[in-house]
Formats: sequence, structure tokens, C-alpha cells
Amino acid sequence: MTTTEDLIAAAEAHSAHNYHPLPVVVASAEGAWLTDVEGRRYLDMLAGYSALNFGHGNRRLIEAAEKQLRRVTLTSRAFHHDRFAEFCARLARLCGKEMVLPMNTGAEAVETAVKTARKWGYQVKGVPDGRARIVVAADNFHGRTTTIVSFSTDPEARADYGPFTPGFDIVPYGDLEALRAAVTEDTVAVLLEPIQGEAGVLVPPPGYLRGVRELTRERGVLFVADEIQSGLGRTGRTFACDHEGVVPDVYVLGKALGGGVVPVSAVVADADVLGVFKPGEHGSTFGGNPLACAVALEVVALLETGEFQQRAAELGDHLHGELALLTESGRVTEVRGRGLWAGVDIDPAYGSGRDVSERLMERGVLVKDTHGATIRIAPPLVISKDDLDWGLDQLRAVLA
Ligand code: IF1
Repeated sequence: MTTTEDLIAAAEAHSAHNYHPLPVVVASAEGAWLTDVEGRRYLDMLAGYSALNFGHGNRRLIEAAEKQLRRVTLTSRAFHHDRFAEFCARLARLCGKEMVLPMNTGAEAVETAVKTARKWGYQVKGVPDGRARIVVAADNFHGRTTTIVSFSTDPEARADYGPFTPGFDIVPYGDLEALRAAVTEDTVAVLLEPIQGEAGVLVPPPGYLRGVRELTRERGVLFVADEIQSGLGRTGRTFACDHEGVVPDVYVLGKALGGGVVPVSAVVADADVLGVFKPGEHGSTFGGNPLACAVALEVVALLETGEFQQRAAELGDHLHGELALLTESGRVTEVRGRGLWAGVDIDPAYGSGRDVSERLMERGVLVKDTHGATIRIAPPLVISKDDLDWGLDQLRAVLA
């Protein structure tokens, strides 16, 4: 038995099988490259589902973490600490908003956004107590808590998890008329991914996000954008909403906000929304902790220059140009996405997404399949053009 096989067998013996990982055991990583326990190297084209936008072992993020590790890592929010105000102020400024409510995982931030919208609905909009409704899109992915899967349309995400949380209306993604029809006087928010990630990197029709913005403004409903995966440079702009010049009422952020070093998430909005919270009405042990703030502050500093957004835009154009040519091979039936983010549909006659992922792994490239026929490509934004081209060469070879 090789080390890899030993470690996989041990992991399977002692952990719940809620994932089906590729048979690779990572031991170290740097930039866009991973090294496994046997010294084999892989190009990371998944980047922790877009949590590693700035690459593995990003020097500035690691140094920010190392310095804070030696100062103070956790105080709880029972006291202030000296990284908190600057983190909140600079993240709010990056978003063009006034306030931040820091949490840890994406799902916690989505749950916080749901609670924010409901509380705002009762206290500001005047919806009768207990009647608040939130409109979401079919094929959404916003996390895995029982309330969040209550409004999922994915049977795998919901099976055997009932009873479910009420108060959510589901409309087809990209369909403005359906959305208009679903909004009632009890609707407090529309919650959407500006690009649907798990659904297969679905970019909405041009004008859709602007239409959502206009409709929500007109009907006095909060537009809540889940930019946990699409945000922070991934699509070639700071936020995916930026591509349509749309500013939501609420940004929900996570993943890359923690730089791939620590879990950091946040809800970002103006005071007329986040001002609804009073002390003791929401919180979390680790939300806004000093280590998280130190790393996330450095992430915000990296994004303030615009260089990562520019990089993702330029390399993304190249990526999509090359992927579009693959549809001529007949093995790829459709390519979707924006910036350094793509969903590639494989003709099932040729193989499943998992088959292609495994063949890519054998050639030293790691991607993730989703929903059977799609592979998702989302490398760290620091990937070099040469490495991106090498990764594309391996994809072409696997599909040849
Ligand atoms: C898994 C992918 C899934 C997200 C959006 C909130 C969350 C996520 C738009 C919750 C998390 C992760 C979760 C991970 C796989 C990955 C994922 F699309 F990114 F690939 F599942 F859809 N909003 N996405 O994408 O954030 O609580 O995980 O920090 O659960 O398998 P989290």
C-alpha cells in the first residue's frame, strides 16, 4: 500500500463520507501548485472553490497571519480588539457601504443575511410579524444549514433534512417576469448569486441583475447578493454585480475574504439595514476575531489596487477564448463563466465530469466535477499564463 492509499483508507475509516474526494493526498502547496504526499505536483484549478484567489501560501497573507498569531488571536466580541475597526471600515469602503457584520463561514453569513432581511422587514418595511418572505432562485447554492437547504431545489442537498424553514419563494434564475410576480407586500428580500456557482457557473442573461436592482428598489425589497464565490476578483471585477454596474443593498462575502488561511465571512450593507441589530440579537464566538481581521484586512488591501481583478479579466479572456475552441472537438457541449471561472459541460457520451477530473488528475491538474457532466475551472488568480496554458493543454489531451 502506498502512503496515498494508506492515508485515504484511514480517512475513510475515521471520517463521515460526506465527500467523494479525488484520490490525491495533498501535503504542501505554493501559488497555484499542490504537492502530494509522494512528491507529485498538481496544478490547482479549483482553488478551494474560489477561497484561494490569492494562491496557496500568499506571502503577504501568511505574514499578516504570522504577525497576528504572536499578538492575540481571539478575544470574543465581549471586548474590542485593535484590528476590528480597521477591518470593518476598509471592507465597508471596498463595498461602497457603511457597515459590516463579520462571521466565519459562508453559510453563517447567508444565515445572517436572512436574519438581517427579516428583521429589517419587520422593523423598517413594516411587514406584519412572522410574515416575511424571501425570494430565491431555483438551482441556488447558498450553503448547507437546515434553513438554507430549506430553499434549495437540489434533492441531494435536502433529502432527509426536514422539517424545513418556511418563508421562501423560488423562481427560475434569470427570469425577471417570474421574479416580479413572486414579490408581494410581505417580501423583504431577493437573495441571488450574481453568477450561480454550484449550478455550473451560470451567468444570467444580460440586464437581469439590473432588472433585479430596479424591481427591488421599486418594490421596497432588499437586493441581497451572495458574492461568496463570485466576488473578490474571481470574475475580473471586485464583485460579479460590477459587470452590470449593479450595487445590491447587501453583499454576502466569504471564501477568499479569508485568503484561504482562515474562515472569514461578512454581511456588508448601509446603516439603514445593518442598524437593525441591537446588542445580544446576533453573534458568534469567532466572528470578527483578531486573526481573521488581520488576514482579511490584507485581502482587502490586495483587492484595493485592482491588480487581481485586472489579472482575472485578462487571463479570463484568454481562458474563455481557449475553452470556446474545445466545443469544436464535440467532446465539450457548452462553456459558461466569466473571468477566471468557467463551467465546462462534457458530452456524456465521452465521459462524466468525474471521469475527466480523474484523467486530469493523472496528468497533474486538479479540477472539480459537479452535477455529473460539468467540470468547474477556477484557478488561483495568481496563476501564470504559462501554467494556465499547460493546464489547458492537459484538458485538450484528455478530451482528444
Ligand atoms: C460544499 C461551490 C458548492 C457558495 C455560495 C454560500 C456558500 C457557498 C455561492 C457557503 C459554498 C462551497 C461549499 C462546498 C463546495 C462549494 C460549492 F460551488 F463553491 F463549488 F457547494 F456549491 N454561497 N460553496 O458557493 O459557504 O459555508 O461553505 O463557507 O459544501 O461542498 P461555506
